[in-house]
Amino acid sequence: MAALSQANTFIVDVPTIRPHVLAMATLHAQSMAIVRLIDADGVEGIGEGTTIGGLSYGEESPESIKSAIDTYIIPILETCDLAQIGATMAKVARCVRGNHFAKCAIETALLDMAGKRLGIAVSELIGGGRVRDSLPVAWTLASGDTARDIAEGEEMLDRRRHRIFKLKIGKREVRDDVAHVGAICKALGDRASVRVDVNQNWSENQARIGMTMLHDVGCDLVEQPVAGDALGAMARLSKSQTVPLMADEALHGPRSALRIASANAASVFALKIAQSGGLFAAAQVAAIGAAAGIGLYGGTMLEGGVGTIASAHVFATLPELAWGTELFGPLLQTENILSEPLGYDDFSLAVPAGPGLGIAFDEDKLAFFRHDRSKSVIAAPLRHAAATGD
Ligand code: MUC
Ligand code: MG
Repeated sequence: MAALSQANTFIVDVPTIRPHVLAMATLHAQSMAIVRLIDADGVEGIGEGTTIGGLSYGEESPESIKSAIDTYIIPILETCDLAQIGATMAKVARCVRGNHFAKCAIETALLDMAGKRLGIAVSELIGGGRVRDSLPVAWTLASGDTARDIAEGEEMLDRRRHRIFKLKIGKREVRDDVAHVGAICKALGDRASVRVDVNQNWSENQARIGMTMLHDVGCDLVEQPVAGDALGAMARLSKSQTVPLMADEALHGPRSALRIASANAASVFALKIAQSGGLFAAAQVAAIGAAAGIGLYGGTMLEGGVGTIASAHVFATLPELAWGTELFGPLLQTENILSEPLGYDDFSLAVPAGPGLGIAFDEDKLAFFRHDRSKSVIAAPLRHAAATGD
């Protein structure tokens, strides 16, 4: 019996290397809810719950993730054998509806503990185990300025760090956004794959016009052009447009994956562990997608090192990952809060092979960036700028 001995949840704010401009928010820092669980034998498991722009992206915020864990999930864990991850998470699911990001952080920590106890990597505890040791990684060009994005793309190509670029659009007029994408496609040519994410900001009509124009300027993929619950519009666009449509905000775990697949509403799935409700649920989403002939892409919520590596362990178990991943979150932050840098090299991220997640915190950096320390690193106006779009 692995009983819970200690649990600690806190929020860490790390500044971003530049403002990250999305349709619904501009990030100046990333806030990550970190959970640390220790069992009676002293084995620690770590997890992360991270969302984007406070409550502007989805229904959970760093504060709600922490509160759901502290108030509702930890008391359940106190009654469980933490070594039985499936049974523990089933009990959590019976008592807590929704709250996918909070559940994912907990499941990550339980898997980290289990892997450490067994001496194997988390990827070996998912599906049939890992089938790859490294993952292709995209970078998001979202400075808000075309020339700066082109310079950033060129730098990433020169450094052999990324050759897949996602552009965040949906904030400006459709034709202005397409001009921006077209300029970047032209500058990078066939040295890179250029894709866009509209983050639900177009109407169906705008999407019809926008997707046709995007195809013409050389864009390879359009992510969530319309609202995530507009499955009819997604299906009509998928049928009428040549450029593939990727579902992101529409995906909230296996049931939504089945609905999207049944409605032919997307030809690519952005897999996200937190949005799916955990690592096992993300693997189920992938299985539904693969069975339906839908291409798979390893998505991110711009997590830090823990959430990124938890995602990497899941994506490493997928035999088909036609569209690569976008596990670049830690590179968008000014500091890495892990004790060792992650293995970004040759357009890829190495999946750690050590027990559990195979990573550890840099305790000093973690303490420095904690939101509840006496003076926060990110002043409140900047944290809240995300919500006001400033
Ligand atoms: C999203 O909507 O996919 C992924 C990359 C990025 O810049 O934002 C995220 C979220
Ligand atoms: Mg997206």
